[in-house]
Amino acid sequence: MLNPEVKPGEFTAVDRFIFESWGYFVIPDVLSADEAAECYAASERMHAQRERGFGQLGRGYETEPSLEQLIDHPAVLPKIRGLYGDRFILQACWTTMQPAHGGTGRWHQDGSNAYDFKLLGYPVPLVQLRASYLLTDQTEPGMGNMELVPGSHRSQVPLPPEVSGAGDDVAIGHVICASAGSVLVFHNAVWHRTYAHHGDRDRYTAHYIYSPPWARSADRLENSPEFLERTTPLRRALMGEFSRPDAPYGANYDPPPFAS
Ligand SMILES: O=C(O)CCC(=O)C(=O)O
Repeated sequence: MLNPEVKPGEFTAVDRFIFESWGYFVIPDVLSADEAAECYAASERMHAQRERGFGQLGRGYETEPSLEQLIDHPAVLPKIRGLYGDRFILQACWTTMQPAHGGTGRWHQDGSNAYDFKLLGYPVPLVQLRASYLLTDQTEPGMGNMELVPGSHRSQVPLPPEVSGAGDDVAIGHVICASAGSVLVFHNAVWHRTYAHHGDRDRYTAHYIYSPPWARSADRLENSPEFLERTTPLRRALMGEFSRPDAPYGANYDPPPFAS
């Protein structure tokens, strides 16, 4: 299978072409094996608080420094800026656990059941740009990979319910194969699902979701004052804590203090 791999850092014209064509790309080996292992251990600590099973927990960055560092990772942030410009927020961060020997997940597009992104127009606009850090080896299918349908963010018709409802395979499903520490960046409207996991070890993936500045946060009702106090000015701004001289979100609020 073709692999939409791009280099870390600078967002290039080819990166944009790949993203516009397929709706996603993969940045290989963003984290070292040790860094991925640290984030895995952090995810395990978080999920130890709940009953074991497939599930997503938010706000890991507040308590786990290894997860906080990924908010503005230099290999990934330029891609987010390239696609959005300078004014956006971290709408949510979900750390997702798929238990060992977990089955495939449900086919879906990301968005909101309360107000479906499809109601905003066609093609469905980019409202949630997701950077998914793979914290386990997923170099072969059947390792809890993500599966995406390339180009489906532009499809005028949904994946037929007889396929999505039954959890069937689709001939153009692309199972992403990449090593631990690689990052998948994708558009909310791409049809996707969690692929089967035949391994003996629980799988964790950390998803960072970036949105336009007027979107409401999804993993929190409000930011933790302690976290805001100790984090960096850039991360504070990405959490949506910036001053708004123009309350209706004109373009004249200061962008986050990016390094360059
Ligand atoms: O971590 C995963 O397996 C993917 C979860 C997913 O598809 C989602 O959160 O939209």
